Parts: sequence; C-alpha cells; structure tokens
Amino acid sequence: MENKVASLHTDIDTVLNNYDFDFSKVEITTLGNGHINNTYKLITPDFEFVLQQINHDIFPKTVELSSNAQKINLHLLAQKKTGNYPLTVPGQVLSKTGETCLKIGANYWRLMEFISGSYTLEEVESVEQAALVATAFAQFSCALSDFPANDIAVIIKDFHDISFRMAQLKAAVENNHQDRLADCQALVNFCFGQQKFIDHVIDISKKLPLHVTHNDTKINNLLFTTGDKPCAVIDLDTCMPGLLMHDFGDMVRTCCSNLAEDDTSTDKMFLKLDIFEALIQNYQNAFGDKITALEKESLIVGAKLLPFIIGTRFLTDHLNGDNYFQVSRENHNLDRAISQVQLFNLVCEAEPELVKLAQ
Ligand code: ADP
Ligand code: GN1
Ligand code: MG
Repeated sequence: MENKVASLHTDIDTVLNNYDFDFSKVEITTLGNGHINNTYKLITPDFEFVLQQINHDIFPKTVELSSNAQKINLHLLAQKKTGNYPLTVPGQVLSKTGETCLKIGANYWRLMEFISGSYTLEEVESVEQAALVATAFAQFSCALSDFPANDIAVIIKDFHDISFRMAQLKAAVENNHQDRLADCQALVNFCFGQQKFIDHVIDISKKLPLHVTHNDTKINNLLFTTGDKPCAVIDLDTCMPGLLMHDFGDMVRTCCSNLAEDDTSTDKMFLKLDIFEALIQNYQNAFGDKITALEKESLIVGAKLLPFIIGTRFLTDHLNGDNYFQVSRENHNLDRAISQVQLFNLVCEAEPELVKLAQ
C-alpha cells in the first residue's frame, strides 16, 4: 500500500513538472465519489487545482475527451460573455506545451481549475435546491443548443442506447465468467422482462431531436457554493449528442430517491414527489420554447429509463467481475443494480402521478 502511495506521488510529481506553476509545496487529497476516474485536490500556497487521472480503459479516446471539454468550455465562456450562461466554467489548465491532457507512463492526466469554495452534494435537500439543480442543468444544455454537434467526438458509442446495454447484459449472462448468475437470475429475468418498455424507449428515441447533452447529470456532477447554490456543471467526459430525456432522467435518478444509489435497504425506498415536481417544472421552464411537446412527454420516459439502464449496467458489471465501476465492497455492483431496479419500479408505479406533476 505504502509503495502504491509513493509511486502515485512520483507520478503526480512528473505530471506537475509539465505545468508552469510552482508545485514545490503542494498538499494532495482525494476528491469526490466518482466511479471511474481518480480525482485529487492540489493546494499550493498560491493556488488550488483539480488533478484527474482519466481512466483510459473506459475512455480510450482520452485525448478527444479533453479536447471535447475544451471546445465546450470555450463555447460556454462565449455564451457567458453575451449573458447567455450564468454559471462558472471550470477551465482545463494547459501544459507548458499547450496540451489539455498528458500521457505519463501508461496513465492519462489533466489539470483543472478548482472552483474556490465549491463542494458537491450527494443528495438534494429541499424543493428550492431541486429547482436550482434543474435550472442549472437546463442552462447548460440551452447554452450548448447552438453548439455544432459534429464538432465533438463520440467518446463512448451508444452510451445510453438501451438495445446496446441489453445486448451487453445478455453477453454477460451467457459468459457468466465469475459464476455469479445464480444469485441474480431473478433480477436478470426481470430486466429481460421489460421488453414492452424497451420497445417504447426505442420508438420515442427515434422521434426526438439530438442535442449536445451532458449524459451524466447526477447530482454530484454539479458544484455548489455558499447557500447551496449550483455554480458549475462539471464532469464533461460524456458530453456528446444525446437526448434531453437522458439528462433529465439522471437528475431524477439521483435526486428523487430517499436512498443512495448503493443503499441496500431498498424496502424503505420512496420517491420524493415534491422534488420531482420541482425538477420537471423548472427544467421545462428553463428551456422555454426550446423544448418540443414530444420532448416534454419524453422526460417521464427518461425518468424511468435512467434507473433501468444504469441498473442493467451495474448488473452487467457484477456478472463480468466488476471491471467497469469502482467497487468498495463485495457485491457492490449487485447492490447498486438491485437499488436502481427498485427505483425503476417506483417511478413506473408513480407514473400517473408524475404526469400530473409535469402539467
Ligand atoms: P468522475 O468522472 O470520477 O465522476 P469528476 O470530474 O466528477 O470525476 O470529479 C470528481 C469530484 O471532484 C467531483 O465530484 C467534485 O467533488 C470534484 N471536482 C471536480 N472538478 C472540480 C472543480 N473544477 N472544482 C472543484 N471540485 C471539482
Ligand atoms: C459513472 O463517472 P461518474 O461516477 O460520474 C458513469 C455514469 C453512471 C454513474 C453511476 C462514464 O459516472 O454513466 O451513471 O457512474 N460514467 C461512465 O453512478 O460510465
Ligand atoms: Mg463525476
């Protein structure tokens, strides 16, 4: 363990030598609860930074990923200048040779501005806060509405494509590499039993317009500042052409359950309907006439889809041996899958109520 920490510090030192800042006195702590990358906060007497080791296995298009973020940041900054984007844009710091991303040994790294005084939340605590969260993510998408989608690389193909994710689950079930199928056969059967819902998703998805969407709008991908006010959208790794229902659905997934994504007391799970109402009303309002009637209708499909699709991805990873999402306990991905499928069930049951709250 000590060796691992020492080699991490050596790697970080090598990375930092590529930047034009004085890192001779630097304090390093880990940041956040992301499941993919390793993120650190760097504090020097003069500056604060975020240093991130990008998971190259999951993001093989690492250079394109940081170059996408750069293009999006520049666009958001231009929108901010003309009064069309109120949030802060955390910049990526360029290396001495002008790179947004560095390969050191086998690893990929980038440095970003730390937004001073900011923090993330794992849970929405009030209706007022939910309203601000929905508005912030909508402002992000609105500000990108004139961004040329063809200018950004597709980082993970078919990211929210339900057919692709079901095919991945099918392959994991057939391979059953880790011999874990018996313990989760009922959950697998449940997922494959949702074909009617899946067909509806496929059908509506074909009719919806593409936007540049964030695709990972969980609550901890928003920075907050004094008074618990959202100040910046972060984690642009999966910004790609996509559907608004995906971004809305992930907000519902992470804001409307009373339990964390991996909580095992699923029998105690309930939906926070007042939070849902604040999310959907404020998300729709923030778009004004930039959202179509069918897109509005699709938001509730997204609210069902995101727990379902992420539940199937956790289940697939459990069957594959936890290669994708970082885990910190035995059956962690299975616990997450059970919880997300329960959330899917609750959203489906509440649908008539949710439709009323959206009016
Ligand atoms: P991951 O892809 O692993 O989810 P994130 O980009 O979301 O990584 O970063 C992980 C955590 O680091 C965030 O949840 C947040 O706490 C913190 N963080 C990331 N970027 C910034 C930033 N620019 N300023 C302040 N904190 C940040
Ligand atoms: C991952 O990187 P992070 O932790 O913000 C995942 C999302 C999932 C989420 C589940 C690139 O997000 O798709 O919704 O975990 N990101 C990627 O918590 O797969
Ligand atoms: Mg994140």
